[in-house]
Amino acid sequence: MKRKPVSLLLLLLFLLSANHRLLAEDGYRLWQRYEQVQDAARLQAYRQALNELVVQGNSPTLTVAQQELQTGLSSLLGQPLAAVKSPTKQNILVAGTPSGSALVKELATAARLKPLGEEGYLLLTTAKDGKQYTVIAANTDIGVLYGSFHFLRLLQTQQDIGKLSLASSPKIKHRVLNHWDNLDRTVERGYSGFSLWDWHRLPGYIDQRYLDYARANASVGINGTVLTNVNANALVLTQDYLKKVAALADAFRPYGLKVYLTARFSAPIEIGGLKTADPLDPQVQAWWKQKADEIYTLIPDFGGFLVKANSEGQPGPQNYGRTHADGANMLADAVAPHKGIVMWRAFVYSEDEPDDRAKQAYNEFKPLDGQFRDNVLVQVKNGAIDFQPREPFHPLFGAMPKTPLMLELQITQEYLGQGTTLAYLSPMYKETLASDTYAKGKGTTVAKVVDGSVDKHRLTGIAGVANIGTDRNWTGHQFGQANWYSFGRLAWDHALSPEAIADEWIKMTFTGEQEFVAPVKNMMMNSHEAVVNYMTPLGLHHIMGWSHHYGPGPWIKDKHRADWTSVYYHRADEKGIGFDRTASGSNAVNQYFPPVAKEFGSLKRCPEKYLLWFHHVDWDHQVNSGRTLWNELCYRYSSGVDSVRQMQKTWDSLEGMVDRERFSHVKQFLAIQEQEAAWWRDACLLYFQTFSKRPIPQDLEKPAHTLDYYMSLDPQFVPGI
Ligand code: GCV
Repeated sequence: MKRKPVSLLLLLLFLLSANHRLLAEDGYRLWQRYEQVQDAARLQAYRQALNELVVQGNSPTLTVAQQELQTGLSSLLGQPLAAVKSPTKQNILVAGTPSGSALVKELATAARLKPLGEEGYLLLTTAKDGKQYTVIAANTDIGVLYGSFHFLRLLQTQQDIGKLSLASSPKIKHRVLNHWDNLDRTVERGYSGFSLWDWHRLPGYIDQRYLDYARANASVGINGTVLTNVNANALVLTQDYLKKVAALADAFRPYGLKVYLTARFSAPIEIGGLKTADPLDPQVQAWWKQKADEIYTLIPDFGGFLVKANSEGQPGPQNYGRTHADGANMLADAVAPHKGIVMWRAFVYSEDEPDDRAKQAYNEFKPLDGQFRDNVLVQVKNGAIDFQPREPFHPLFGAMPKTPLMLELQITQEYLGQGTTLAYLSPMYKETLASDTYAKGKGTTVAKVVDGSVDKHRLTGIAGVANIGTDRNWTGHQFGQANWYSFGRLAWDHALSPEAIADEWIKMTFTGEQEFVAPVKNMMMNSHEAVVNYMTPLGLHHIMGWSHHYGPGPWIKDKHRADWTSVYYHRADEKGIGFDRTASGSNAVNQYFPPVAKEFGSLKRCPEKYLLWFHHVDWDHQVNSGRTLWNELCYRYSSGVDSVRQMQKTWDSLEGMVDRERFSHVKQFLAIQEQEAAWWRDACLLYFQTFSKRPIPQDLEKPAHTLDYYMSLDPQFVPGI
């Protein structure tokens, strides 16, 4: 009788370890789950190579690197890994810098390390005095942390670590998240709960989530975070809030994550008691200098400011007849003595009726090339309108050779189905990065402009508007995590392929079993195109609902600004559809370098994915498939819905291969997505049909409701506004 509870306990333990899928998972652990390696041969090889961990030196960053390696590896190997200061065993993992560790100095050649800079690292297998070493070496402690995460990733994805000789360093210097978080904890365009920053409890309370957030960012090499919304609140620059910001900066520092703030241009008036915020006014300049000094006293490694000025109602230098360069330079001078930077956004468009909104940033910023201080980056969205499901690359890339341009991508899915849509965005990011600007001839890709290699800039940057919030799984949709992850991975190395990134994310987040990885990867790789098809195929853009940007609204018109309506962008009429941006229209194509302008400007040569972005096309125009434009539109919309249904089938077929909680989460979200996809298709086709006056092809599913019904839908309290 006495032995019964023990055997029951053993049985339970056995069941749980034999089938870990019985355990619920909520996604909190992201891609850092460190599940025990399943492949027996690999596990044995890992156990053999990694008998103990040697980390010499004890800075806060090395301490977190050691903790991560020790807990991560113990869990991956299914056995404890001891950490010691000098080797006692035969097969040793060593992590450190040559200046902090005599062992690393002996094992890693300086010649290989030096070119890796401040953040790069070396992973190396080597032998010395009869001992086998696996070495994680870097010039700095943060390089060691990045190398440690890379090493853990190798085991998480079950790679061979037997003969390592791998060097890695980031191609872009500032890899920054932009949080559009308000001080009241709402998040503009945020679909995963509220802001992580619990301002009320700061600086006294450091939530464990802050550390886990920093860890996750470090694991993909993200090294900066702008805590506040670009639609800025000056209050964050007051002493009370700066102390809270300093507490966050202290928590993030060991992980190499610098904090930045958005600077409200009118702050000198709002919190400084001045009468003006004119950037050429000496009192205003002195106010910002003093403010910068105050910030750096509290946060010695403060990154700098991100600014949205004279855009969508934000104040800026133009309020005083000054230029964007005048404004940026004033702030740049204030932070320069502290080595801070200014990221000045080029997302601007005039309050007045524009001839084409797509042309405005270029028209305003290109003439300012060469006028910015050395510590200013001009931050440019991937496309010229606003994070549409698909946009051709922004014509500013390549057009301002004397100014470092920072690429701004959106991770949060404002126009991509928001919180309930599975859209893996890596292919979209890559599409922009790989676009050829032809600025200095063939091969001058956006990636090469941004990484500084084209115009020899040392100051380089990339930003991603964060999709992270208080939801237990961080990103609302389980698969939203993949977009955070892939932003970081591409920011570090834009040469990586979206497939490879998806592959590692799936293995770390779910399981390494090929029967799961292959179909899920396929699903992810097709998901962005599916969304483009059922929302804005063939280059359509900006046809979403009013204000909340959720759901279709191609009929939106007659608002106080023409360029906030849908009809302004699709220009559908009885003849055809699309925005003529060629010489016969707004001539926006002319902002591109000639080879690109020729391609985009030619109805024949324009890539079909951008067709209606650049051309007003007749309904009966024959497209590549041989169909008329109208029929093609119908097929594209329908194929988008079909792709979602295919994703549902794929996911259903994988039941049992992941834990129930995440399986069910994704399944339910896919069902919502299917309804949303059909809603987009039906609403858009019925609306455009009022112009085309052509039937929806017989073999396609017919809309479930009338156009009036779709036009009457008015979802309330959509999150993220
Ligand atoms: C933060 C779009 C969004 C706004 C956002 C703006 C920007 O217009 O809808 O919410 O404001 O872009 O990037 O500044």
